[in-house]
Amino acid sequence: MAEYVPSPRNWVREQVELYESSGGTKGTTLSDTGLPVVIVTHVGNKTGAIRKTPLMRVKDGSNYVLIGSQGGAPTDPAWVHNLRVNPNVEIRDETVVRPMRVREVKDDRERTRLWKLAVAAFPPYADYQERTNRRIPVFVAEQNGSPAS
Ligand code: F42
Repeated sequence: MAEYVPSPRNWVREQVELYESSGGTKGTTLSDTGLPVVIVTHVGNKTGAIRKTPLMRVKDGSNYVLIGSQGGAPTDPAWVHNLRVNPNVEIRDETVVRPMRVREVKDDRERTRLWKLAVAAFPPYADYQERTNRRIPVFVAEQNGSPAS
């Protein structure tokens, strides 16, 4: 089984640790906002390492919408590259952990619909898109995948 390599960012690593060590009962929101977060466990496309990335929880029925905003930074986050190559992930939503399969949303109409859901769930996403020239990647995670590890 591959090794888990924690995020080099302290606040991200600490949120993952609290979320997981509490079984999904603590550290489940983005500080200050109180809005819910999920933990996406996935596989590094170059290292093969297990990565754990907290993202805002955006739901579309039983699916999750994953937004590669990284605060409106000029480049896509590393996890986006991982998901493009290794689409089998595990999503922890508080106490529930499910294997899921992600796909990047390329269709404009589908992306527009999902982007609206994302901004409704977490309004700063709209500012993040304004702040960057890149088109922020959108993924949808659907059930019936296989485990990330
Ligand atoms: N980020 C978002 O983009 N969207 C969100 O909705 C979001 C919400 C959120 C909520 C709570 C929270 O604590 C953090 C939140 N973040 C959100 C931040 C998010 O968790 C990530 O930290 C951020 O998006 C940056 O992702 P990243 O994958 O670029 O992280 C970097 C800092 C990182 O961890 N890099 C590692 C490293 O060692 O440098 C891993 C790099 C990696 O995955 N390498 C791949 C490999 O093979 O292992 C290769 C990747 C490649 O470039 O091909």
